[in-house]
Amino acid sequence: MSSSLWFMIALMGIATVLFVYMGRGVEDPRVRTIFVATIGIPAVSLASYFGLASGLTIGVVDIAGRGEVVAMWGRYLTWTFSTPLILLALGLLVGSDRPTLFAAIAFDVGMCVTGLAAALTRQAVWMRWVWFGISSAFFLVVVYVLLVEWPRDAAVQGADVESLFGLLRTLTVVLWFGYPIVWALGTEGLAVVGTGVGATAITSWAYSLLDVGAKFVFAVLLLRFLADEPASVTRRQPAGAQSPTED
Ligand code: RET
Repeated sequence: MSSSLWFMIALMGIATVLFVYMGRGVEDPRVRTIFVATIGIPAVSLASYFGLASGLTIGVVDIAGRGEVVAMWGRYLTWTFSTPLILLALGLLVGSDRPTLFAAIAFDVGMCVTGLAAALTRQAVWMRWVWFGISSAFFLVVVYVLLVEWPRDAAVQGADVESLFGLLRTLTVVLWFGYPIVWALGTEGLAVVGTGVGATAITSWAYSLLDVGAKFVFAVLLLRFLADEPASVTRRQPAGAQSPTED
């Protein structure tokens, strides 16, 4: 289990330094904002993984009718900070209006906090699943914005932005669905691989691998595109100040 944590600490540390380096000459305010948001993703993740590796944000939850399960609750806590940054970067890229961006981020935070509640509930197994359902409902709103709202905004931007967004959207939606699946099948849910040390390690590695794609690959793709400050992004108004039909 701890190898999956130290691996991620190293990767996220390297990513943070790399992304700062990639953004060193960027001047356009919108591109800079997206850079700052995206640099925050591995930076938060680094802190998250250190919280787990140091034992601070891991605990044993004694669930009634089920027994003791290791809960890496620090993950859910820190997703509250890292996932809004992912959505902020995507929203700024497509020139989202403010209400939609706010909705995506607010419901995303709701998803993470209720996911944390699912992980920490010990009264009854079914109550954990109720939290899981509530969190999933929040999640579906985020998915709706990603699949329906933002593609419309992306379609009125340059062809380069549209195709990059298409790639990032698919990556994000596919990988983000992996998280509830790992929760449902892993040690905290149905425990299909059991609840012992080995099962905890498998669950932890599964989350870590999803994180590599959802954060590291995502950020590299986005920042590689933005480092050249493409005109399709820089000539736009700040988010919210523009209607999708202008441009
Ligand atoms: C939980 C369990 C409850 C139901 C749902 C979940 C969704 C989690 C997601 C997490 C995404 C995390 C990312 C982290 C990167 O920093 C909380 C597992 C729907 C979608 C992308």
